[in-house]
Amino acid sequence: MENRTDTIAAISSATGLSGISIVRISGQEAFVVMQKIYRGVKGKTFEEIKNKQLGYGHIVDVRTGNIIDEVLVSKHRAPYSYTGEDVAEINCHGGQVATQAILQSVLDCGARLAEGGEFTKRAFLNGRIDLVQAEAVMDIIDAKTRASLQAAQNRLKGHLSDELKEIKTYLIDALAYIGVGIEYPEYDVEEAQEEAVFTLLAKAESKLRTLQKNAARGKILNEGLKVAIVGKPNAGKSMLLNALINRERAIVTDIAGTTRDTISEYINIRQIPVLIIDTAGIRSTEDVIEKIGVARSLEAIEEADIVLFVADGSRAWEEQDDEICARLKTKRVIYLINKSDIKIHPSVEERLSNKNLVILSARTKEGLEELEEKIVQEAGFSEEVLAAALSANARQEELIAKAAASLRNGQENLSRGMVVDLVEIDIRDCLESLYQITGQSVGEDIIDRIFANFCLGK
Ligand SMILES: Nc1nc2c(ncn2[C@@H]2O[C@H](COP(=O)(O)OP(=O)(O)OP(=O)(O)O)[C@@H](O)[C@H]2O)c(=O)[nH]1
Ligand SMILES: [Mg+2]
Repeated sequence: MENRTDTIAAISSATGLSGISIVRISGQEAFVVMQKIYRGVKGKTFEEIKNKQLGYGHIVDVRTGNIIDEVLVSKHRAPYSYTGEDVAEINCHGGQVATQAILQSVLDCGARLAEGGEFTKRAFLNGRIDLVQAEAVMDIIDAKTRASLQAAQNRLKGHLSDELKEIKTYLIDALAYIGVGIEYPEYDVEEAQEEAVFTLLAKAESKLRTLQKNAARGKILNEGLKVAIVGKPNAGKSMLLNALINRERAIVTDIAGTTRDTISEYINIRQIPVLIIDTAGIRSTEDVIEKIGVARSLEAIEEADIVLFVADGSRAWEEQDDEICARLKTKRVIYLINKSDIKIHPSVEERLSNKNLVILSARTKEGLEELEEKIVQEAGFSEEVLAAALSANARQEELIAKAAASLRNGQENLSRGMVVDLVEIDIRDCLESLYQITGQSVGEDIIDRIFANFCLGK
């Protein structure tokens, strides 16, 4: 791990021209650096600025003594700062030259250039926030819709961490009961003890189950709902993609086999980020490129949360359609009959009438709103669900599922009349997964991987 006592600095604002840029410094020497490069108006030094207050003045180049820019600086004394260390921020004009020159002057005074996410990593390592909250910071920056933002804010406020804490308390209490039995076997506590453990595990399980449901939805808010458009060639898949994203993104022609590769675009449907994936029409083919395209379509089906099966309403139902439908057995599917602006072939309607069906026209956009509504419904989102979504990322969701599996094991072992102290192993496994979520027990490699995804200056 890098030396945590050194002083780090970075440009925290985006690159490019802007009204204002921010250079952030954190660490033991942050104020010493500022003392060297800041010249307040009326001769005020950085030392004289009070905690949590702003100073107005200039930053100078330490090597030449020349003024670089007119600035506002702020001072946040440890431990009540973002990182938990002494933090100073310099607001300068937003040109890249001035900002870079200020950063250089800071580095010349002994600060080190921060790695991506290092400020937030320090906040975590200094115990200001847990890992769930640190990841929420990144999700706020990455939020794709207002609902994603709200869910990430909930996590930053600690809602998910609080829920996890409650579950951990039940588990630790259960371990305590088990401990009594092991340490004092001469007392006849077994029955009451078993019952207490049973009740506590049931409480933890119920909470964890709710969390698991929320986490799945939350992951969608973070990463987007994956919706794959599939069907035989010429059904109008690409035209449907274009209609949904409101842009001529994919090539549309009347030549079967136009789309060769998968094409994906994010759209916002009722505040849910949806990744729409157009795929190559599925058919058996000898064309080398098309073959690869079809293989990718099949992969897209595997990965999709929801599949839109597009039937060509202008033509009779074919064996090909049956073959594609057979591949969708395990998936959540919305069936579409496209080209409703022209006469729909009765065989198609007959084949799909008992399905979860939307009849639409990608050309005129008739039926598109109904489709959007259906996608939101299929994903399990309602206004209430959106408001409550605690959200979780893939890492957290995986650990929640792992914790739930260990807990179910424990419950099963207990109800099978297993020796109660064997259940202890399952409870400890469950706790371990929960500790990994919040970062109480997590390897350095995982921490490094998480923060490596952060942007510079955060
Ligand atoms: N009338 C009508 N024609 C449509 C509609 N949607 C698509 N088409 C036509 O159907 C043909 C095929 O459309 P595409 O969107 O390229 O079909 P695709 O499913 O992407 O085909 P591949 O990429 O070959 O798999 C084009 O000539 C479109 O103009 C529709 O809603 N109504
Ligand atoms: Mg296409």
